[in-house]
Amino acid sequence: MSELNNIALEIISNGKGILAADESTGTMTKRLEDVNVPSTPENRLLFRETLFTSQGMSQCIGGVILYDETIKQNAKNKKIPELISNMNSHPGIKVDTGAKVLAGSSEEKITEGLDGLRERLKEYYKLGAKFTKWRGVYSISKEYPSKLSIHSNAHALARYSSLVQECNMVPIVEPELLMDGNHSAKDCYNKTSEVIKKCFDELILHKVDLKGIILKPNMILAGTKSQDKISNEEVAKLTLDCLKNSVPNEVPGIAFLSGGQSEIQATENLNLINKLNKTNFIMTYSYGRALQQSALKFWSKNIQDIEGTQKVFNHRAKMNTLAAQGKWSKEIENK
Ligand code: 5MM
Repeated sequence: MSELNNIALEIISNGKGILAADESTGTMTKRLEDVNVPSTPENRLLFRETLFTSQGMSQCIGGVILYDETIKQNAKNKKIPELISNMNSHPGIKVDTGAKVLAGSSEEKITEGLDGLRERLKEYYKLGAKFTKWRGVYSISKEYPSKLSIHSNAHALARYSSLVQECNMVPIVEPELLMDGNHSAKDCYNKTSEVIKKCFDELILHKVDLKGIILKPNMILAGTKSQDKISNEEVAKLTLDCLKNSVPNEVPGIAFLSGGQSEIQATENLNLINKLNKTNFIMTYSYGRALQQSALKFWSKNIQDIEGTQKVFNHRAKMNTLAAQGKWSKEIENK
């Protein structure tokens, strides 16, 4: 088994999932200001450190995606990557530099960060990173995502993945089709299939070892403004069908993003996906908001209450780890 395949499996096996704590300073500032906490480097670290040293972390989280600021910080006299490794988890790093306006398509985005990437990757590897993340963002409408956006983001994701594997780390490939809009679930299914297939065409062209990646896609959902209301079972069935038909068999696993679903919705949908999963892919979570929301709200009321905050986070992590094994239920959630 290749080293990269091994790392990928360690991150996502046995119900373990990924904590996406890679909010850029701008996004983290928004999250903190929403709960009336000043966004200082110390506060950003304190909240994150509280999660990283929790029981939920060592029992449920196989990997943490960090942001550049955090991977270089220290806590409890340790470098953050060392602290994460000591908690039985793998440190990872977001390496894209954000989605910018795509020239030639004024409303769509292209993710940047390829210039100088090889050198940055070497630095992150030395800091202890075992895996990385790059997110392509696509909106859905009648004309979007355009061929241009599908092609250019797939190309960037493949160049990124190939460089990451060259530097001995596992690339998380994240093509996110946004929930915003009035599109139906069927539209989301069709566009997600097209985007994912194109990503794999490019990954193969760039000679990426598919056994050494993790795919981080959206679930198949109707847009937030759509009249098309579908059941959770339907979400799970469409998501599984879409991935079965667009992801090559070599890929070891799929770790979903939550994309703005509520915490419970994201857990419930993941649970149903695993109950119905007949593929060989591991299906787990790589959640940001859906793992952190309640913990952040609790913490904001008393940022010194580490134990209380960890209790809230532990519960969410445990519920998602049960869902990643198809063992979650409403009764267990509310116990
Ligand atoms: C944690 O948020 C990440 C994005 O941060 P920036 O927008 O500041 O770069 C994001 O990529 C995240 O990893 C995924 O979208 C999953 O997060 P959600 O909240 O959708 O589960």
